Amino acid sequence: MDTKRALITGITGQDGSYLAELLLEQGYEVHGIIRRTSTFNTDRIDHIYVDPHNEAARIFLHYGDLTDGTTLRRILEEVKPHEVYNLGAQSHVRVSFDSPEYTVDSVAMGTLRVLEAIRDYQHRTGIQVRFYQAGSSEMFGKVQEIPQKETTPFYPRSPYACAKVYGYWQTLNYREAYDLFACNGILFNHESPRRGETFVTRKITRAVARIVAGQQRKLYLGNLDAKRDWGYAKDYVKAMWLMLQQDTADDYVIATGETHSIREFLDIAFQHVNLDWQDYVEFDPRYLRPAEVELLIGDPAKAQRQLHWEPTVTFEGLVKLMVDADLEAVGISPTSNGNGNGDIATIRSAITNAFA
Ligand code: NDP
Ligand code: GDR
Repeated sequence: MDTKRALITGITGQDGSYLAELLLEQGYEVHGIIRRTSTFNTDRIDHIYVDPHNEAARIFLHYGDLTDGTTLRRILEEVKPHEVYNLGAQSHVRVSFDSPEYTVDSVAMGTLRVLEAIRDYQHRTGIQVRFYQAGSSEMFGKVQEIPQKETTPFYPRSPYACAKVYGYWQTLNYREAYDLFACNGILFNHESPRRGETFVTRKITRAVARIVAGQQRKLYLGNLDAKRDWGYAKDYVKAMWLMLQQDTADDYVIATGETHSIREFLDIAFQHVNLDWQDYVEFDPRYLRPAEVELLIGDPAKAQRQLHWEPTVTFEGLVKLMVDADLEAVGISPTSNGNGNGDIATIRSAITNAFA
């Protein structure tokens, strides 16, 4: 059989980079869509990139944008993918209140543009293309049911979430109307050392490391009471792939089944370096949202049953691995005293020196 080809929108993002790694490991030829930027933004995939002049290259990048349907069609025709993963998005909920039109264009219309390109390609060539849509727990928004599962009604609370709900229904619609193998993943928050620096988890773990290194004195945050079901991104991209390997297309909640507040995240992150977050965290109303999603907790039973998918990293393990990675990034060995708590004496003296 032909080498399997996958096309990923959003390959430069957190999930795109982990998914590209997974697909390369599985023997796929991987194609990704990147946006032209004045400085390179391919940091997360540089370690797997191989110059296309090299005969061994199995990863290829194409310039395009989810707001540009013509280019999406051209790339699809050129790549002839067996699987398309639509991960590209203006994915920051707070920013979606500032830039609602652009968010909806990239998230909602972007999904429609990809679906339309696939529909025409499949119709013309008779070749089946499997499609994954990056749906989000944000679609559940205001609490209707606990825990949230595939049948829980949506109640989106941001332009981003409204756009994701549109993408969800179009994906389901294309499955029913055009017999497309199209799946919605309804993924709850998932994090990693590659998480964007303005999402709350990475903002915290990066701040912990910078405080320890004497590079930052305070951490400004918004609502500390919100609760999220946080998992590890590497586990979650595996679920995306599994969905497209099933006999029939379906929609799945991917979550850990546990929820924790921002305060609990702060507790573990700061305790990991023997500090008290209350000494460093300040409130800044600019990080509040006009409408907040207070509580998310997912029920992954269907994915466990049908995909045999399980999360492998605990909440505490996730926080610690993110702090450790950020400590390493500022040149501090996280395990230098052998108990995973860092060399506390070094940390303390670094902070004292920095703020003396
Ligand atoms: P990131 O924000 O890390 O990555 C987003 C990706 O989309 C980047 O590659 C970005 O490119 C690209 N992108 C942004 N705008 C456009 C556009 N107009 N055209 C083409 N590409 C664009 O997100 P994650 O990796 O965390 O998330 C992946 C997907 O999953 C997103 O759709 C997100 O909404 C969704 N999701 C994420 C969850 C999470 O907890 N991480 C949970 C549920 C859903 P560039 O690098 O150039 O900015
Ligand atoms: P979220 O993630 O909105 O859940 O969307 P984010 O980390 O931005 O916020 C989580 C919660 O933390 C609160 N919060 C802050 N958030 C940020 N970013 N910055 C702060 O300073 C801060 N202080 C408190 C927020 O109010 C919120 O309650 C993520 C994205 O990846 C989406 O793309 C994805 O769909 C969902 O997860 C599931």
